[in-house]
Amino acid sequence: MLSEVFSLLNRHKDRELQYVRDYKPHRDDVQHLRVLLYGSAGGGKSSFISSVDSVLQGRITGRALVEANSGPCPSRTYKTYKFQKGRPGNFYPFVFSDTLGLEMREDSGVHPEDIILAMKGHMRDGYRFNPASKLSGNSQYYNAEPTLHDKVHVLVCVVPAVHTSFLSLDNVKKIKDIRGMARIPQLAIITNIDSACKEIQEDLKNVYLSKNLKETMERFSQLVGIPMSRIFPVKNYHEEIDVNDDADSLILSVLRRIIDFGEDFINMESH
Ligand SMILES: Nc1nc2c(ncn2[C@@H]2O[C@H](COP(=O)(O)OP(=O)(O)OP(=O)(O)O)[C@@H](O)[C@H]2O)c(=O)[nH]1
Ligand SMILES: [Mg+2]
Repeated sequence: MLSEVFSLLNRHKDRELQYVRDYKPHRDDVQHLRVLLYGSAGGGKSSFISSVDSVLQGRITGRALVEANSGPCPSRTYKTYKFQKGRPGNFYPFVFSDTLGLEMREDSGVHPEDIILAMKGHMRDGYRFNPASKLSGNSQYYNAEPTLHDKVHVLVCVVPAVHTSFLSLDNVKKIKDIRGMARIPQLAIITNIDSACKEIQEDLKNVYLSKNLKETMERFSQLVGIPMSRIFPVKNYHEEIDVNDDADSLILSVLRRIIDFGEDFINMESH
């Protein structure tokens, strides 16, 4: 049954891709959806953005988000990424904002309030995260009057499968605090499913058959309160030289949900 779902996903990959390519916000006054990624340090946030770019381009683009094979490369500054569509200068109507990871300890990693400030559109690109203090109202990176385009429409929590069993109380609290303050659609991505589950490493198609992964997702869901229907497994492109249908399908299915949630939200809200 689950493998059927996967083959269905694979068969529909082109359709999913077409859906993303055809997507245009219904509202004329909305240029793009803004998606904010936050989550565990080294959890694969930047790799996910890079992977989305690879899927959309149909090749590993090697964007300078993550240094290939150089190990974790923390994202110390707030940065927003656009995705080129066709000719240079043309972009998809969604952007992804990348943040520094949450940390196990209170004194390192991103300040949770910075995620809230970014979500509300107060943070300008280039802001260097400081674990000790949140973005100050006096900073040049503080945007006092965010427009609709600065505000975030979808909040995505990114956690690697291996971390979900070891999420400290501090990290769970940070995620819950952020979730509690967010008034926008939220979903979660579980990355590194290949390193966490042997059967998935052998064949990514086992993703929907793996009891191990299901339990991991359920545990995470219970810990932070994100419903199972909003948690998506992903295998990022991190060392591949070519894209493949199985990894593409997983990335596209979450991308499609992100677009749907964002689109529903902008139509519902009177911004
Ligand atoms: N095996 C595997 N490795 C991954 C996956 N996603 C990311 N990685 C690797 O994990 C490491 C960390 O990934 P990043 O994308 O830099 O993580 P991040 O969440 O941006 O980290 P910070 O910016 O430090 O918070 C990199 O070496 C990636 O190549 C995945 O799905 N599977
Ligand atoms: Mg990063």
